[in-house]
Amino acid sequence: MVNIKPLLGLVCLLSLMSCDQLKSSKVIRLGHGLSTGHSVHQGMVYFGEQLEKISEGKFKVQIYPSQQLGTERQCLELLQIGSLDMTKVSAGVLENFSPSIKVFGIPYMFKDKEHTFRVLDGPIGDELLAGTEKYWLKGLGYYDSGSRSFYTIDRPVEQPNDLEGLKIRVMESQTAIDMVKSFGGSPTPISWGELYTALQQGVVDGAENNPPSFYLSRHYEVCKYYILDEHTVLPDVVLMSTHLWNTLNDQEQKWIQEAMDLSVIEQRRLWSVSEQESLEAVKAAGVQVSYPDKIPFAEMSKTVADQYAKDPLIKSFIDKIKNTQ
Ligand code: EAX
Repeated sequence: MVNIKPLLGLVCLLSLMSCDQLKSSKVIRLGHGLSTGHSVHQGMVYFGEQLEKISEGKFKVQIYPSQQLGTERQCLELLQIGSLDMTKVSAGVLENFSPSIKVFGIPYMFKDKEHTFRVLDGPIGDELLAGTEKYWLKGLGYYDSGSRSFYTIDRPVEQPNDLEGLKIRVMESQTAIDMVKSFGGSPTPISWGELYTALQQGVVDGAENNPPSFYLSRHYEVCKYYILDEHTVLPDVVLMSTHLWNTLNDQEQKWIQEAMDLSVIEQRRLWSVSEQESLEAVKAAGVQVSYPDKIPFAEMSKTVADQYAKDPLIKSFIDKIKNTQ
């Protein structure tokens, strides 16, 4: 007869070890609204891997994608009460919680990609992230989210006046509402997860987003016109609840920041690949993609900058961004 006792002993020992390891590692729960094919999700997976490595298994990251834990606004609220540890939201939604973030919602704020990253990765970006902390949201980094452009169901937008009277879905964001109004459109706030159905049922005539989100959400199946007017550059912001952050020691905070910085680099690399691929994919699927003269769009939406410049806080950030070379 085979003696299975030693084998049983080994099994017990292994299961005890894994329980023990699990007990000693803290699980960070991260919720967000995008699909797993998105560079944002992949950047987060990379963050988890890096954090686990750097912290030698003391931290693990559990990711909940696709609005499983709620809309971007709801995830931020969960962070504020400490019921969720981390999230990623668009700056458009974050502006409801931290007013200085509204500066990102102003159309044509940045000259080009280099200008954007000089701002985000420099003192202004740091200051804007630090500004969220008093709202129980510790900003950890900016993921690339490109720029946003209009897509429509029934007819193409060729110039800004074509938006007149069109119902355009926007995020839960006042600057986005004002931006669509500046073009004469009718802004309709709908959460990202509900948008496909809203487009399909004709609740709205169109929406606006960057190429990867347009593609991966499959909105291109319904919207056959995409005009790359690139009206806003709204970064995706990764945040941690201060209810968790403030309980961590210096070393643990450093690990998290280090892993996040690495994931920002990785996400931005994945982003540029997916931006190109997404544009090609929607074109191949029969979407008419156009590249308009952006000047008329910039001129028409200038009223948004004028309106927000009346607020001294936003004005100070507009000036700082404009003065960044
Ligand atoms: O944050 O809701 C949106 O349009 C956002 O771009 C998207 O969910 C990524």
